[in-house]
Amino acid sequence: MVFCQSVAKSNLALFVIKAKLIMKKAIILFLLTLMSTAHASQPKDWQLGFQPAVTPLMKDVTWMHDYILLPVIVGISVFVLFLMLYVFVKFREGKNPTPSKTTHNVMIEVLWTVIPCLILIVIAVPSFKLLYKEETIPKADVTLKAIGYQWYWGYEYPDEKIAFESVMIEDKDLKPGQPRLLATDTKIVVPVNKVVKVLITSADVNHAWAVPAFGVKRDAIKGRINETWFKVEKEGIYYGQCSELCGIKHAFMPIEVHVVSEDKYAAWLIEAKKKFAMEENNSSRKVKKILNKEKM
Ligand SMILES: [Cu+2]
Repeated sequence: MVFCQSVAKSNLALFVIKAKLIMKKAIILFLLTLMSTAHASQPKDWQLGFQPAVTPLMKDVTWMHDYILLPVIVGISVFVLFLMLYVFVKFREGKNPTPSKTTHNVMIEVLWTVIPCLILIVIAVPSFKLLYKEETIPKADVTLKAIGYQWYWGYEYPDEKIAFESVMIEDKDLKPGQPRLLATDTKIVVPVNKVVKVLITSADVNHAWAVPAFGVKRDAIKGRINETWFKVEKEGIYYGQCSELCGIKHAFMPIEVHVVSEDKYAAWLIEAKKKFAMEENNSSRKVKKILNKEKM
């Protein structure tokens, strides 16, 4: 008997030590996650929350999420959990052998209709403001057209007469520093602190052009041009992906945007106009040519 008790005690002690270790690991992991997301421009392992916002739009989206939606979600969850625990304890069979047959209570019914309405109004006001801001495109400094293809993106700068295609780099061809499934062979280049208007369409099925750090996500639909905009406030490389299930290689049509200074952008434009001129023999559009040939 004494032996059994001592075995049980040592098992318990072992369990407590293991639990403490797991807790420590979880806390360290959580802190590392917070640190690693601090300057990310792409998704990170074990990431929580959004990528850091680099446009006014995404800053508003992040604010809406952090200060409106999250408190509402946490509040409702805690309240419902508390109510359930209260009911479990107070009205359990032992404590409450003859249950009440009440089926209506006007006060409670008014409250559970009015309070959710008020919560929805609180959410709706900043939500509509945000939608309005997203839909109102300021005067554009640069216009970019994104065309979804199965399975890569084509880009045009209509004002500059530039067109190129942007295809994912396969695992075997990745260079150090290039993220898997996100890096592309030809990159979009845009100037920092300038309004970029994006025209989005598709040449085949529905795709969606999305860059999380910009707060931008729009469907690409054949025969229709959708619009959105962004103004990036920080130079860097930002990644996005097609965000509409478009077929077997949906996960392999990433978006890579290089946001550079105005001087660098001007230098890139000079190069790009030679390399990616719209009408000439444009070597970057080989995928489209091959596909077109296959169709013929
Ligand atoms: Cu797609």
